[in-house]
Amino acid sequence: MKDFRFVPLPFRRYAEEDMLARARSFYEEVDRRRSVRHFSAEDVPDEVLDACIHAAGTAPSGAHRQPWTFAVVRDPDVKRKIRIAAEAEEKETYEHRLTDEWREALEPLGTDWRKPFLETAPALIVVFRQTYGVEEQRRKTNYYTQESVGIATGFLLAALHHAGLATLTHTPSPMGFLGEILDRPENERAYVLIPVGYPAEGCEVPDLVRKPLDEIRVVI
Ligand code: IYR
Repeated sequence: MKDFRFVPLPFRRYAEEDMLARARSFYEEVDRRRSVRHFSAEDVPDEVLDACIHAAGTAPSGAHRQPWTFAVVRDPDVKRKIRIAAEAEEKETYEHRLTDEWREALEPLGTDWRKPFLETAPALIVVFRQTYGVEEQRRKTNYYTQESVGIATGFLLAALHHAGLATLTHTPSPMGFLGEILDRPENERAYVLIPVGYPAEGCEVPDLVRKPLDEIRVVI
């Protein structure tokens, strides 16, 4: 394994007041992000999705293996296939696999097995986790893939929101059908499915309250 070449870090240092302003303005921006379940069919520019995926790919990863693939689905026939397969799994989940406690936890959100947004949203981004890498036809171990892909997905959601698009973090379960429909290689496992677009006219979201800082932070 070859060593990386080390180069000077292009770090930007800000004055404290600027740091605080930047930190607060970032908070205000991400605090406006909401999961959307009702999408307009209006198209979104490919270049914007590409730039956001580019940003997601800057996430840190175990041993810099970058163990992710972002599949952008635009084709209505493929979206339809995904909807049919997801709804079949979700129907089974909602009707038989969820525990009573879980069903109760979802009730306030009003979700059910029907997933029309999988066809309505103009784009679906399916994030795949590479359980191992393949280099020169040899299997290469990846490290901390769950953490790495989770962080990259967070970057992606933030980038799409920042660009002015709405998303849903959708986890049909189990997700094996996505690898099959999208013909992904054996080393890739679907991690999350993100419908992307504009909210439907009159879209409503639950009036959630986020935990205040005092409840999520301890100072030791
Ligand atoms: N995956 C299902 C169920 C679901 C589970 C949780 I936890 C949620 O926060 C929301 C939904 C679905 O997408 O409907």
